[in-house]
Amino acid sequence: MHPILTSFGLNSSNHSIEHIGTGHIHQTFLVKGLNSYILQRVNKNVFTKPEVIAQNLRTASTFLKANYPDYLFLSPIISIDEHEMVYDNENYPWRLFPYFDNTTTLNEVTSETQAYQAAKGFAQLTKNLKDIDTSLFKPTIEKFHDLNWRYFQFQMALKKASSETKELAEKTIQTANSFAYLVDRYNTLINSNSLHTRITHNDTKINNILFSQLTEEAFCVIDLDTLMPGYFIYDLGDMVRTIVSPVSEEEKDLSKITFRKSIYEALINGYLSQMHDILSQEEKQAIPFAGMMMTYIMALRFLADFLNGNVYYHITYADQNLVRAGNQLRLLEILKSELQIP
Ligand code: GN1
Ligand code: MG
Repeated sequence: MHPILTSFGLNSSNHSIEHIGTGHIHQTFLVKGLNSYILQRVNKNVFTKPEVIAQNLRTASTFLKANYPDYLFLSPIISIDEHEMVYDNENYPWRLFPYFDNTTTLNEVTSETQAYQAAKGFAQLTKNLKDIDTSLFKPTIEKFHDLNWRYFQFQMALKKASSETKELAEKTIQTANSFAYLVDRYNTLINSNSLHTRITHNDTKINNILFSQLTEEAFCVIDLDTLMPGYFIYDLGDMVRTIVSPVSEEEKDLSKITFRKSIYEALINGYLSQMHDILSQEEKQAIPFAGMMMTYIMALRFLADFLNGNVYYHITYADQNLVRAGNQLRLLEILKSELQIP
């Protein structure tokens, strides 16, 4: 790690390095010193074209600086030889971000204020980018939130999995299949062309926003690797998925998963505080579908990864991806009974 710090002009003997974060993809470290930083090793198996991330962020940052100079958009720190990323001996890209004092991330939401502020924060990003030319952005992961594609990948994983693995997951597979009608709903919605292509964050789970500890407001959005063209339901849906329940996707005790109506309403209000005048009438009608769609996609992705032998998400115990899939399907059942989808 030390040569990496040197590439960014930091002296490693003046800093301590500590592994932090709950992300499932990258390795994240806090570099502590007189000034502190966040250092991240990018997962090159997931992001096979890290240069595309850097290019998208440059495009967004240039636009935002010109049009919203006061908006805090988290760009990586440039290395001594003027790159956003520095490659190590094994060809892993590393990048450095500023660390902000008096800010924090949350894994679970405990108040309406937090739900409102988080949704407002994520919505503000899409709002500020509403006039940018979306064709300037490239997907950093193809078909990332395409429910058809994720369902297909789940089917492929089922085909390849051993009967032993499938037996372990039998009930979860059954429940996942019982929600396949959501794929048809998704296709109908997308084919109706009623959703506009916007620049979306695409990873709006609650721990991807920094909160100010002083004001309780959102400070800035983080984890911008999937900033790319998408539909608003992807962002709003992932917020519903990670905010309405008092427990996270890691919770094993499914009885703790509930739908907190006032929290749901606060999050929708927070999102609409920015996007009300931007979303079309037809888009607004898709709001109740957003949470179900994104919860289903994550159930399928976790379950497929379990069936594939846990090759994508970082796990700390053997059936963690199966537990996550079961958790998401329970949430989906609850959302189904709480949200009237058109
Ligand atoms: C991953 O990087 P992280 O942990 O914030 C994943 C998201 C999932 C999320 C589920 C690139 O996000 O799509 O919603 O896990 N990111 C990627 O916790 O696959
Ligand atoms: Mg991420």
